Amino acid sequence: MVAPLDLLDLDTLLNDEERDIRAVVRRVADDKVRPHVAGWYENGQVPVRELAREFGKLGLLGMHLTGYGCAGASAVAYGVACMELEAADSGVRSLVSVQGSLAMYAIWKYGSEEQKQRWLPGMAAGELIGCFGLTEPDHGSDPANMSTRARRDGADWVLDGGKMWITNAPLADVAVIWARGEEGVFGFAVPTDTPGFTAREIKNKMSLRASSTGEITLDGVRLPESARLPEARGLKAPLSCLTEARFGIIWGSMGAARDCLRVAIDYATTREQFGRPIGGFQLTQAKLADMSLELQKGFLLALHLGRLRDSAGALRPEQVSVGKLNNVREAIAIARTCRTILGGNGISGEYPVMRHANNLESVLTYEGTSEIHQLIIGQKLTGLNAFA
Ligand code: TGC
Ligand code: FAD
Repeated sequence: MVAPLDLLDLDTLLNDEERDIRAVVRRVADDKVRPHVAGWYENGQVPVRELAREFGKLGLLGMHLTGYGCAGASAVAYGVACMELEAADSGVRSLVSVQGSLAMYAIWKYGSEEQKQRWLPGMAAGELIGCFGLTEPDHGSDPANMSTRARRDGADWVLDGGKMWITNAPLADVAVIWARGEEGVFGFAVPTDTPGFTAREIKNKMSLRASSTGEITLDGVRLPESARLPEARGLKAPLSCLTEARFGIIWGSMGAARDCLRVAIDYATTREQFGRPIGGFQLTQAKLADMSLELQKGFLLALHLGRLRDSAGALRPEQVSVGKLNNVREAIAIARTCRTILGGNGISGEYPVMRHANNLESVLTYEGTSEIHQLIIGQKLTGLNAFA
């Protein structure tokens, strides 16, 4: 957290290494992202490769993975990094999540040694960009019903279908693609220059504009067996990757919320109406106080899950759902309330608040919508499966 937002001295719960990592990531976000991000957002363009190389130099890509040029950091250190990146912009955190927690994690966890050697060091360095294709135009919350097909043709595999809303797809070097074969769901590390693979940029986004999002078409994409992720069998494999990325969002969303509250406090103490600072009005103070409670509770939740993961080695999916549901829901509520405190200026790109609020609309939907996380938690509480 950042004084004066850290009323509970939550900073003391981080160790020196975690604070050092936070300082480094905050510096790169301040130097390389904040001065430019409003322009990227306005133009709907972001220098993904340049940023990836910067983040690669700092070991932020696949940061919590081991070997193959990855930093092997703790879950909490990774979370703290996500928080600082998303305090700058959710799209920038998304770049790091998709690269490290989705594309790299899938190859690291389910890939062959040859696939790991081929892709991971370059991806960790930010020289190669990865994307993760699970969602389809007609199957988002329900990937089990995916239409993309993987069929055997002699020794090869042939992929046909399409993926929608895929972060970094338009510029990726490798796409992790999930497809249904006769024996269930398979994963493939697809070089994006394979004939039949195309990705087009999705335009007119009103959210996450400082992020590249694409639609992938797979038209008879012929791959050798060596492109299949040999250890990935069934839907469990891609869903386990989501657990990784959702963890980063639990932290990241609190970064976006923190940035909004920082700006709102600053604005409330300097903007005067009726002859005094608007922060002196009781209604404004009530808003600020309530937001600060949610921010601190959200940080504690993220930290608890991070410590649990570092000690137990893994989190159960429903534990991650508790964090994603709560922290993103509270972050978007904070962003919207901060927007009201800034009045008309709240809708201006001169301030980051509306950008964060708009970004959080995507964050609320991707990596499992709020409703999906409610149902995952509901199933654990009742033993009744709403999806079946
Ligand atoms: P279900 O029968 O519940 O599960 C199938 C198998 O998978 C296991 N499992 C998980 N394992 C690890 N982590 C998880 N989170 C898991 N969830 C389920 C489960 O135990 C089972 O294993 P087994 O051994 O019995 O086979 O599957 P279902 O078809 O009923 O679906 C359940 C549901 C709805 C929760 C799941 O489909 C879901 O999570 N849907 C939401 C889809 C989603 O979140 N898509 C995200 C796409 S990626 C993205 O958005 C990137 S955004 C960019 C960024 O991250 O920045
Ligand atoms: P739908 O599944 O059609 O849901 C529509 C509405 O119906 C939601 O409110 C949902 O909660 C509700 N709903 C659905 N089922 C139920 C139910 N059983 N009970 C109650 N309500 C239900 N995907 C990837 O694979 N890779 C990526 O890199 C990626 N990046 C993304 C980047 C952005 C900017 C965005 C916006 C999305 C991205 N996604 C990505 C896709 C994202 O994961 C999906 O949008 C998300 O999973 C929801 O799917 P959907 O959009 O098809 O909505």
